[in-house]
Amino acid sequence: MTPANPRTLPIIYTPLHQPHAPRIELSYNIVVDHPEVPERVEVMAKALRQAGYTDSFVEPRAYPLEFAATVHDESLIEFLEQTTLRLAGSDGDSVLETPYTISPDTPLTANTLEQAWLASCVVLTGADMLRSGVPCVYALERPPGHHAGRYKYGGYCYINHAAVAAHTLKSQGRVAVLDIDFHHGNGTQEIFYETDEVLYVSLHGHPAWAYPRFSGWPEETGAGAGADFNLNLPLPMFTDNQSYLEAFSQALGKIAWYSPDYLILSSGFDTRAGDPVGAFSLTDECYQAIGEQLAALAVPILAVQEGGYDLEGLGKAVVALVDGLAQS
Ligand code: OKP
Ligand code: ZN
Repeated sequence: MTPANPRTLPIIYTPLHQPHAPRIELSYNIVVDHPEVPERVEVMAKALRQAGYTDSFVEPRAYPLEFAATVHDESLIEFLEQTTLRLAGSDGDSVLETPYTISPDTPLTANTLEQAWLASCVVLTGADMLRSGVPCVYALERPPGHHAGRYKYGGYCYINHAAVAAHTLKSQGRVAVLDIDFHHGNGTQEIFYETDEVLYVSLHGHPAWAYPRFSGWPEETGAGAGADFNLNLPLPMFTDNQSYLEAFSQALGKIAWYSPDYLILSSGFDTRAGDPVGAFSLTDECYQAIGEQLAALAVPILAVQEGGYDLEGLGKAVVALVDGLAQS
């Protein structure tokens, strides 16, 4: 299916993400193959081209790493700089357990910071396009970002791209972040917890059983000036399209109440049935419906790739979501 006007939905992409190739993680203290692989973005890019979006692909621009300090503490950035520098002489050595990580699943190697920042540049390019009047942009990057907080990285994330973009957009208007990745975006929530300039809304596996476990409860509604500007909608295991879309309409209600000038969608496909990391049962029709309902809001949308690990399903899921977003 070819979209009516592919140029109205640019897809920001670079093949240069591929050197970021974590090999292993610790899952419950067991060494396992790392699921956050380069093929993830490659299969999504291929599926989008095959679906008719070839002319939509746009290369990212470069932005200074200093922008990361708008949402991350200097101590975290300095740690990432020092550690990757220290590994520069080594032959692909990686470090999993450090005092700055929330979980031992996010390897650091010599090129990690550079690679994570490249993903931020993909997202910031999208933010600039939104500012210049493009109604909807898809930032197709990796590694993901939503678990990276002000002081700590982890959950396959090093720099919180959605948060960096939200920070740049909030000087121009009200920003809502809607997080539909299977996991709660603890980093994004933490960064904007005490401000009303960014609304954070998330649907995710309940923290009683789902990663990251320490955040994502419905009682977390924001604090100080940010009180009531954070909404968590935790959902049960095996949530299907119908229950998901019911919760999704609650999320849309909160966003309508906030009436944002910009919407950042933290987009994850680990909610899809069969995903090896998530535990919901969504199908591709659900992603199309999500895309259509978001397009109908008539708010400029910056979609930011977060998770999704089933290499067989990712292509179909992203095409369904983008087809939905492109409709309006
Ligand atoms: C990243 B994103 C349990 C395994 C840890 C981490 C999952 C990170 C998901 N010890 N798994 O939100 O898709
Ligand atoms: Zn996830």
